[in-house]
This record gives sequence, structure tokens and C-alpha cells, in this order.
Amino acid sequence: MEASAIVLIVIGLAFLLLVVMAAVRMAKKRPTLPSPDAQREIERPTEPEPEPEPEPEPEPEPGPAPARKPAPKPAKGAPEAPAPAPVPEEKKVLVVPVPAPKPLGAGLERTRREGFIARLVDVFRGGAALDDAVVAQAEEALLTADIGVKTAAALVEALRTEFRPAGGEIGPAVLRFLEARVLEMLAHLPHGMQALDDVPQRPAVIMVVGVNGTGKTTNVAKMAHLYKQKGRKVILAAGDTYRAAGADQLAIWGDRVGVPVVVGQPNQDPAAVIFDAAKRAKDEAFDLLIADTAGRLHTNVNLVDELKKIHRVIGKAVPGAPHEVLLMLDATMGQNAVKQADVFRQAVDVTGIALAKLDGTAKGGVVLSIARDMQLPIRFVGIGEAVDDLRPFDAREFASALFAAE
Ligand SMILES: Nc1nc2c(ncn2[C@@H]2O[C@H](COP(=O)(O)OP(=O)(O)O)[C@@H](O)[C@H]2O)c(=O)[nH]1
Ligand SMILES: [Mg+2]
Repeated sequence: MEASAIVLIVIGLAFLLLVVMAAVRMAKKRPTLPSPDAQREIERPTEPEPEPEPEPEPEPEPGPAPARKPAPKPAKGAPEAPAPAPVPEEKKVLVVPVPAPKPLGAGLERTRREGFIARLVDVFRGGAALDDAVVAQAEEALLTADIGVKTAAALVEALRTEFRPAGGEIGPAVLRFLEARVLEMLAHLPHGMQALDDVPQRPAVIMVVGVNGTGKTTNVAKMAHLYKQKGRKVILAAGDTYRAAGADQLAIWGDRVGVPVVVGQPNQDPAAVIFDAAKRAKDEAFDLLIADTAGRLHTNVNLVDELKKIHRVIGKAVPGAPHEVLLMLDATMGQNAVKQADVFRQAVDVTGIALAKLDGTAKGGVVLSIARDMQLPIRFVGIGEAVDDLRPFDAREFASALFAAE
């Protein structure tokens, strides 16, 4: 063979080798994507995402719909996938559910689970007879509850003399019996939100009093919201002129619920601010004026005088007003709330009670003490901080929520 032929064969073989090597390298390279990010994007659909922790179960709290997970972005430089059928994403209507008002039972949860109801359930658990020992334990549970000594004694007496078990498990029957008794105790007072229809001259005026921090300012606005929903034209007076924040707080809440708020100067005489508000309410044909006041220390003599003065001045601006003096009590204070009430009742003629913060306490039994010992109607109960969390008090709803079987 000629030398030139050999050279040609060698060159040919070398070329062939180069082609094979290049092919092998390309085959190895193919699965690699331009960036690690892009690789993650591609792998996502095949690799099942870790399931969200099943425990704890999310509370069935009404709220905005969970944000939808954004679709993975196509990786930069990744090979174009065949165009998927266009999803009419923009046409989907975003439904934001309007949260349903919290049931009253939710606000009584702690009283049921940690308070006297839980203790009663324990006393009667699994039992079938109502002997003296069981009654004594039930008495103890009721006496340590915030329902007040007299009320507790009355319930135990009824249990002893009138309760006739019909056989079977006794616990649920005792709860039904006590529920009926509690309802009887509450029934004779005109609880609930006043319609104010019988007020001869507009505006009707509600004056709200109570110790600082009980919930006056926020609940004045929530009451305004409730009356507004009933079609009333409502105006508010920021009578807490001692704390600059007091008036600002009411003004912000007024904006939120869409009612005007009459605000005075810092440290202005609160009676003057409320008088101005009453005049405006009259001149501009408002249906209802709700006046917030300062709390400070309820033992403060000045406060008592001040409340008397406000009461008088309201009557001068609107004859016959105020039509309601609502005492705001804080349920978390239990029996102390009942004690506080006396001071205010000596200062002004309290005509109704609003009980805030039932949701934050196991002392929900205090409702019974207030109604029975004070003989005052409970107009509203607060079961949270949201605008819808102030409820007109309904005795039947309360009793059945309190004794609801678990
Ligand atoms: N959890 C709960 N908090 C409440 C309720 N009512 C009022 N509050 C809170 O109690 C605090 C004091 O309320 P505020 O209206 O300023 O009381 P004021 O000093 O009497 O005017 C605020 O943080 C309110 O949001 C209620 O029903 N439940
Ligand atoms: Mg206040």
C-alpha cells in the first residue's frame, strides 16, 4: 500500500473518532438545563410536594380564601414546552367570602370548656343517680362559678327539689334542666338591643359609661354599626377628652362603620362636647346619638360628678334624654365587674348593661349574676374585637349556647 493511502486512512479514522466523541458528549449534555432554577421548575411536577402538615386542623374560621399558589414560571432558556391549552385565568371570579358572624357559642367556648359547665359535666359524667354526694359536688362547681352565690344556691335548690331524672345517663338531663332554669332566671328582663321606637322625640340618646379598658369606645362604634344596619341615622360623641387617643380612636372607628363623630378639643369639658353633639343630632335629624365617656378610676369623685353633669346636660339639649345609660362591663373581671357596677349606679341611673369580652374568659356565668343580682337588662354582649362581634343579647340563645352538649 502506498504511504499516501495509509495517511488518508489514518486521517479518516481520526475524523471518525472525533465525530463519535462529539456525539457522546452531546448525548451526555442533553438532560442538563441552563440553570439549577430551571431544573427545579421542571422537576416540580414529578416530585410530589411535601403535604402540608395535617395537624393541627385549621380552625373553620371564616376568612379570606387562601391565596392560590402561583403557577411555576417557565424557566429562562428552557426548551419551550408545547403550548398548553390556554387557561382562562382572568375570567375566573375571585370570590372573597363574607365572613359569617361568629356564633355566640364561640364566644362562650372558654366558659364551657374551662368554667363551671366543664366542672358540672365532670361531676355527672357517666353517673345515673343524683345522690347527696353528687349534688354537693354540683353545688361546689356552681358556687365557684362567677354566677354569684345567690344564683348558685337557687340552682342547687331547684336541682335538689325539682329535678326528676327520667332514667339513663344523668349528665345531659341535668344540663337541660339547668338550661331551662337559667332561661327562667333571665326571661323576665327586657334583654337585647332596644328598638328605640318608643322614644317620643328624635334623637334617642344612649350614654355609655364604665371603667377604662372595659370596651366602651370600640363597642360604641359597634353599636352604631348595629343600629345603622337597622336603618337608623346614627351620630357619635367622643366624650373621652382626657386621653387624646380616646377621641382619635372613636373617630377612626366612626370612619370604619360610616357614622359621623363629634370630637372636641383635648381636655375640653366632655359635657360640652356631648352637648354640641346632641344639638347637632337634633338639628340634623339624627335618629340616635351614642355618647362615649371617659372611664378613669371609678372610685374617682370627679368622675361621678362629671357623669352626673353629662347626664344633666344631655337632658337640656334633648328633653327626656338620655333614654339609656348603658354600663359597659368587662366579663373577664367576673364578680369584680358586678362590684364596679355599684359605683356607677350611684352616680347615674344605669338602665342597661353591655358585657364585653365574653370570648376572653371562662367567667361567662357572670351574665347570670348581672341579670339576677342587678336586675338590669343585658343589651349587648361582646365576643371579639371585630365589628360584628357585638351581639344583641338573647337569653334563649345564651342559655342554649352555654349548656350546649359537647
Ligand atoms: N376580645 C375582646 N376584646 C374586646 C371586646 N370589646 C372590646 N375589646 C377590646 O378591649 C380593649 C379596650 O377597649 P376600649 O373600647 O378602648 O375600652 P374603653 O377604655 O372602655 O373605651 C380594646 O383592645 C378592644 O378591642 C370583646 O368583646 N372581646
Ligand atoms: Mg375609651
